[in-house]
Amino acid sequence: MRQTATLITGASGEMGHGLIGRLAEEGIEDLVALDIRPIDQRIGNQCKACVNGDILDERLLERIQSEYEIHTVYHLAALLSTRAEFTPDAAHRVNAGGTLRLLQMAVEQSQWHGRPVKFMFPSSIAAYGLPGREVKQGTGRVRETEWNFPTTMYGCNKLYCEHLGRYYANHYRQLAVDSSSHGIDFRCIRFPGLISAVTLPSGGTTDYAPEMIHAAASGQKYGCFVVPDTRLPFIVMPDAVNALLQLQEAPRENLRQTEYNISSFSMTADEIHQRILEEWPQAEIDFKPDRKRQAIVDSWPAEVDDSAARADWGWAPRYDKEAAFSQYLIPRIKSRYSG
Ligand code: AKB
Repeated sequence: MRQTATLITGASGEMGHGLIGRLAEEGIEDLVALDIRPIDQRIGNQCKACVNGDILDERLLERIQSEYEIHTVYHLAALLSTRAEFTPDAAHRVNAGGTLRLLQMAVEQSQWHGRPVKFMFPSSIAAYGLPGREVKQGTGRVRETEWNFPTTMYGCNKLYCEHLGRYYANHYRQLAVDSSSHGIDFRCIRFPGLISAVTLPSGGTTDYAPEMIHAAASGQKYGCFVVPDTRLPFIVMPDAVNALLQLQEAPRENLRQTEYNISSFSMTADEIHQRILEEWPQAEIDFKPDRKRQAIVDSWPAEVDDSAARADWGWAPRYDKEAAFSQYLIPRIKSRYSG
């Protein structure tokens, strides 16, 4: 018989680290971690199995399919927004093709064990595309259904995969005689910029915020690639992980939509810089805007409306702007760089 499993793709990434640690703390013992990069031992020790390989590798997926009975998938693997602009075709293959393949695998799994597979998908504020800085500054909190015109390959991939997930959950094989013999329970969060005290992101466009903080704490100079008054919504990693778990556990009947904004706090690059200086007055940060990356950030909303998540599954961040810095980022980052 196959062993039961909770599959986590992109396990070596930022969110993978945070999520696996938390799931292990919660006593989930059937974690199977998958990543194209080597999976570090600390993560590996918390999992039942680690699989090193590509989500586009058919044989690898077939092996996973044959060895495990999967009930939940956290599909975190993706090429982030800046990296995806350098290799848009590869990004499309991984971000869109990889997600399609995992949805197909989840359908097949559910046909075998007869229960819906929960498919947890992190989308992003990159799914939005405002026409530029002026409109962004004049637009309030953006709802899920507004401004869905992404300008990056990554954003297009995320928005499309949200639609694919909704299709597989609600309409897959809708013309078949028995169209109910599968089941995907697709649940998706549009994350704002993530900031972790433990890991640094790579290849994203919201990266200036975590990079600025980690550079200050480790005594390195940093040139921020956006102008000081650039505002984005952010969330710290423990809240991001909580959100995924909370949505995963929410009763199906309470969920009125498949994709949800969540929000925690919104800050300009300069506000982040000033907060850093309170803690590390010697920090050497200056602003060296990159016109093209700035345009990407200017297409993302300054704030999002997360009222649906609050109403449907009780979303509420634990860390507001003050707590994010004083209770999480500063103490954890200081201890990280103190040794
Ligand atoms: C990125 O910058 O690409 C990501 C995102 C907005 O999802 N942090």
